[in-house]
Amino acid sequence: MMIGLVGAPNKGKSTIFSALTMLDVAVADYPFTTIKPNLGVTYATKECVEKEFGVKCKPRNGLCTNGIRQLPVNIVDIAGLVPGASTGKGMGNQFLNDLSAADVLIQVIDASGRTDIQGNLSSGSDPADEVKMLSEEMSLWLSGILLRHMPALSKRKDGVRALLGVLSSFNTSELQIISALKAASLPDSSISWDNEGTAKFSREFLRLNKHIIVAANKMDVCPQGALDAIRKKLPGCTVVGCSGAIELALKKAVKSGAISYAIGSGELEIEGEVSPEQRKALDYMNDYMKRNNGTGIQELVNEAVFRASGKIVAYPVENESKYTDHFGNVLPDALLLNTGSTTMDLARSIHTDIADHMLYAVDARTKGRLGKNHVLKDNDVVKIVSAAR
Ligand SMILES: Nc1nc2c(ncn2[C@@H]2O[C@H](COP(=O)(O)OP(=O)(O)O)[C@@H](O)[C@H]2O)c(=O)[nH]1
Ligand SMILES: [Mg+2]
Repeated sequence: MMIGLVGAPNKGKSTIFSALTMLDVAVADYPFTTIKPNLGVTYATKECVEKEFGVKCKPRNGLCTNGIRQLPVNIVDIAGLVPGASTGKGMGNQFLNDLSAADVLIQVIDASGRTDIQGNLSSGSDPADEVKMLSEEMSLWLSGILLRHMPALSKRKDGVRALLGVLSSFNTSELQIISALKAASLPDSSISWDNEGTAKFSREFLRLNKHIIVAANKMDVCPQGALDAIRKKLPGCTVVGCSGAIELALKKAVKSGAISYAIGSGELEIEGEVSPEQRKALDYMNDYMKRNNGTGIQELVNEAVFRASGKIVAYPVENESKYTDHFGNVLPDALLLNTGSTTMDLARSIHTDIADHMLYAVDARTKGRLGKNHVLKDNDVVKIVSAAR
């Protein structure tokens, strides 16, 4: 899955991106790094099942520290959101390409109001306007795509299928398209919409397809009550207060060996030699985290993955009694799957061969047999039995 960091310039996207993708010294054998300048890998965190099973896991990707498992997710820093982006202003096409590749968006806003909607320094700008701007630009962009296809779409009798074709890059489904049509009070047989109908569909479709978590960033320089005020103006939005700057400073301090700071823990411990100035800065950051329950940055990722995208975790194993793979690694993989995924979907995410020759699955908890269409629950530990060699 791909998380997209989006927002107007100077809101803190690149700062958050760096903090989330920085090489963690303890993570040696996984590219916890930037792949392309704006594309990298970060981790969602979740309690591991190792404790319940009374074992110690050995993850192939990421770590499991104090029973908290790290699950790799792709992340892209999407630059170029400005008013008019949908018509190609700013970064134009790159912006739109990155946007369609993202399964879920984290919109970074400047909660302090010290930068305006264009990203220029200002005072007292309303950060809630940035959220409205993004949804407007996205609707305009999608409306533009649909209107260009309208002559062809209006000739088709199978409206939903036709839309599915046009919207293929959105990783959508007939069910989702039908829900959007319903919400926009549009018929699902023939598609022949005017500008208003197209705009309505676009808004409803994006509401279902591109979930947005709002990162109210720069909380470290916000006046009291700023977060509550933003939340009040954005009913129905998930707004997480955060400080990318503090998270990045902490990750750098970890890298230099000055502190230990477990991912998302909200607590740091001074380990190395630090100067009096460094100690002062670290004390400040520690105090900030105590007051705010951490920096909010890990929470953003977890909200995007588990809440907005509704992912569940499944642990495939080869030995359902020891919970190991072929090499004896305990609970080697923890995979993120969509809610409603079946044992067959799990098999497919391991290997197409394994899926093609799948016979059945075994639940490691009950040792009971599961069919190919059995719907998985969160934290299921499953052996896939396949005739594939
Ligand atoms: N005080 C404060 N400044 C921040 C924070 N995050 C980013 N900044 C600053 O905001 C400016 C823009 O940050 P940048 O990450 O380049 O923003 P982008 O244009 O959205 O990618 C830089 O000067 C950052 O140091 C934060 O959490 N708190
Ligand atoms: Mg940037």
